[in-house]
Amino acid sequence: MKIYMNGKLVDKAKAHVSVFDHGLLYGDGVFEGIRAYNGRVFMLDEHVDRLYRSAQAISLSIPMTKKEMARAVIIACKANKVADGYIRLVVTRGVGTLGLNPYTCETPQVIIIAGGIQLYPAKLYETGLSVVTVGTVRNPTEATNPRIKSLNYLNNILAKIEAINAGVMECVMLNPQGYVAEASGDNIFIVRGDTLITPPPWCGSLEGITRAVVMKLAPEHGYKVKEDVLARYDLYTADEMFLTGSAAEIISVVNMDRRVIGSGKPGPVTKELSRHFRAFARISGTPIK
Ligand code: PXG
Repeated sequence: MKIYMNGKLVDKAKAHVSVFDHGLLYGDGVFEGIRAYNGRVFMLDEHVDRLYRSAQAISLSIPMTKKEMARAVIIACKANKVADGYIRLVVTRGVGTLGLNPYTCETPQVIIIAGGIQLYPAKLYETGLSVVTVGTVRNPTEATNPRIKSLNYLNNILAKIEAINAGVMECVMLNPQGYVAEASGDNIFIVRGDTLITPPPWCGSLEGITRAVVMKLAPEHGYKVKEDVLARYDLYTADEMFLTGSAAEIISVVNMDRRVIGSGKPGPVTKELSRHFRAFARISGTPIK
């Protein structure tokens, strides 16, 4: 396996970062998780745009253009013969002193890992997922805004620990006002009649790229889409509920806080949208060749 590091392809065994990198010392950096389907990188420009927005928000200047970054992703995929897989794009603050000050850091490290992905078991897409609400509140937007996809994922990891300790694989995180924010690594949608509803990013979520694709595809197939503030009440009483993310794609939620959601099985709207999503993902990305 070859890792792209700062313009070079290096062997996996030699792909190292310094113990003085602020990405390690403070979680100071940004990242993206991108999928490749059928020899194409899915939503590449959208992921690169979001990476640069995250970097801008933390005052990190990435030492290459967006175009060069997109090309580097393709180079990393080619070098590893990735056709269907997962790409982790990481930009760390770089090597600095042992103080917080990011301006002591020399050069951001640009790392691209193109490889395989750990997916949810296929069976879960047929049976649906169970989730619980966790006590770990999503970071307030005035603190570390969840729209920044930063290397500091402890808020999400604390939530994930609670979910796993409760015997489920994902969770619902609320914002400090008690409204639905997102899952630990996915966005949340509900279906009510012919309408999809998802919380606006200001409620405390990442602007998910899978979420954006669902919001684009749904109206093309006769569904209405709106962003609205959601309480747990809305999830408990939804016809259907599903999560979206680059790793999960679209996955049905059939049980939340030990209450059955909808019919208790993946619903027709979720299933239909999953089909459209998979068809779109196969044909729409940036070709790797
Ligand atoms: N919220 C959070 C907090 C995320 O980390 C999403 C929503 C969904 O965004 P996208 O753009 O992917 O639709 C994410 C993304 C993994 C993994 O390995 C997690 C994500 C993406 C890729 C892989 O768990 N989360």
